[in-house]
Amino acid sequence: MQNITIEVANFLVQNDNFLIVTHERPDGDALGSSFALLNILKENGKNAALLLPEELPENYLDFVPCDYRTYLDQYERTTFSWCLALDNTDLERAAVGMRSHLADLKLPIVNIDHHPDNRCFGKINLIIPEAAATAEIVFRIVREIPSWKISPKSATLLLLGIIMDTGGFRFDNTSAEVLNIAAELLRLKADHHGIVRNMFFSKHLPYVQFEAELITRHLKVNQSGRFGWICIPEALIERYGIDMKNSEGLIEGLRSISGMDIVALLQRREDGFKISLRSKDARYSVGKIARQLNGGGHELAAGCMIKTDKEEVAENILLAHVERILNEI
Ligand SMILES: [Mn+2]
Repeated sequence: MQNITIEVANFLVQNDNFLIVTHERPDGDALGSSFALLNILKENGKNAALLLPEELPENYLDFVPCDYRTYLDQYERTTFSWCLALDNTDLERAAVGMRSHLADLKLPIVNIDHHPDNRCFGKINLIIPEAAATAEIVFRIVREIPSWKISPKSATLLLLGIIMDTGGFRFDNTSAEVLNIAAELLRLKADHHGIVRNMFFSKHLPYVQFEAELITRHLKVNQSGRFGWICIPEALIERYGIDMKNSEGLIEGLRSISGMDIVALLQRREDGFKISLRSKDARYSVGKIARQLNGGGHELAAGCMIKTDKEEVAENILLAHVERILNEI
């Protein structure tokens, strides 16, 4: 694995004109690792650009250079020689700007990710499942290039990815290695305080009221309290004026409830229900449930789609899978 990291480091030194992409509904690690790599490449003399699937969630605006596009057409395609895909499990989840597909780029792909179920769709694949975050892998690559600098801004973006994917160092992917890297990023002047303030201490009151109402009125419980889920009503989203792209971490409120081994959020989409899943115990793998339902992710944090327009049908399918996992041992 180490050798591929060095190979990718050499590759970045020897090549140029990179287009960075990540997954749909980008989270803290997707954004942190993508903007960090964009910044690092530019600050070390490379030509690079970032294509995002959508506008940024609000609490990220303080951190990221608003230097990105959401439409492929906004870039001159011929200026790019390589696509760097970050934190992205498969070609289908890659969100290459609105209205575009990764295959449309017709560029060779360097696939850099930490999801264990990564489909290795790149010409070069650097997949490190032990890494807590893709931001950690980006750091591991760049530290192999002694002449490259990591500015405080880039260090902040890398730390942002690591903090968000480890849940502030609470999740079981918090390794000695990632703590060492976080310490290294602080030495490089990463703005830890700014990250914590913006990511954890900045919820608007209507959002907190929305969360409270969800838990009070819409939480459903099964399996003697071991499985809890919420199907988020559209009307509630509208009433509180919530932009769901600002709702990262919503599910953590459920996971924090004592005795709940598996929790889920269901949200209606055009073609079915989007399911987010969390477990707090490695014995109950929500990654396994997600994969059985054609989704994916990590063992304790995963997601999938259930294609039906009936809430009850989606709930029953999910419940059957959860029941099996909870009673397997
Ligand atoms: Mn990640």
